[in-house]
Amino acid sequence: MDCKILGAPVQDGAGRMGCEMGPSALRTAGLAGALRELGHRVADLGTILPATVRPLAHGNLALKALPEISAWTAGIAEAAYDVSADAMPIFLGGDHSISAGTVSGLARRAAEAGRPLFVLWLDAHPDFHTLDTTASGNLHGVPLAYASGQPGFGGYFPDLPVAVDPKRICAMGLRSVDPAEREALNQAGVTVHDMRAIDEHGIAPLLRAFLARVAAQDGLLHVSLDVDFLDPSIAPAVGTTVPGGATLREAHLVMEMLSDSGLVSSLDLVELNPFLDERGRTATLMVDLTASLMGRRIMDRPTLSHSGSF
Ligand code: 6HN
Ligand code: MN
Ligand code: MN
Ligand code: MN
Repeated sequence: MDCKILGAPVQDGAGRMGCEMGPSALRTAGLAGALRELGHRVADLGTILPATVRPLAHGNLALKALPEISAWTAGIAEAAYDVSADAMPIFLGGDHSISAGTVSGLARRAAEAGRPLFVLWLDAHPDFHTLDTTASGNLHGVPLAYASGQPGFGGYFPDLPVAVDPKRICAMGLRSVDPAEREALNQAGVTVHDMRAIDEHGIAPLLRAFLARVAAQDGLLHVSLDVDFLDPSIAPAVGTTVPGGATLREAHLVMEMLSDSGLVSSLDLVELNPFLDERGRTATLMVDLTASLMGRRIMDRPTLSHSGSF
């Protein structure tokens, strides 16, 4: 694969500082080298720049850093559109507000290519607030709503050239959903596999069903991995820890199945706050998960399918 790494050192969308250091920590943890070891060509394109910041006033007085995040979204969307023409982009956040830009830029690219874009959102949270419903005002809580064309962003965030169809979004690992988000997710028809569903069914059959849909429609697949998808006991370096997250093996299994599918066309690694890390362990885990997604295997073969004999 041709991989292109882009840093998006955004922290204004989160409630606390530190995500600005995320791209540096992921680079320091050896992301490019791990991918090269797997045989991929890797180019690190450096750091995305925001568009010019312009003043914006909104009736929701809780909103924080709206002009800044709007400018970042424009810059990141343009970069995502450009880079996805001929490579697999890996976007290094930065808080999750960067995905307003990555997903909208990738949706524009997919539409031009005549392919449906699917999104796998791995997160404790759905990030499905609009500018009107967010109570915290932290704009890392809105990117999926924006990119899927939910109302109220017009005139504040960049005009959306192409929205992702909410019915092509699968959110996995959720365990902290605000009431307005729950309502909007149901209305929009987003597929939600919350932690309870994962506990009850196991993560593999849920993911397998989604991947089958992507494959059947010859879709492109964007994966957005929020550090807080993972249980805080294995991934402490995030400002929004929620207990009861994915285990180490559940997370690797997701990545290994994604790798076997051959469907993933782009990736976000977001919400890493190195200021909260313990000797780089969370950054290292994010790199190891990316390696699993990009082909690292325990043995030199894919796992037998469930219908095969053991
Ligand atoms: N993230 N729903 C909460 C809020 O403040 O709107 C949490 C958002 C978390 C954002 O996980 O990227
Ligand atoms: Mn351009
Ligand atoms: Mn998130
Ligand atoms: Mn989250």
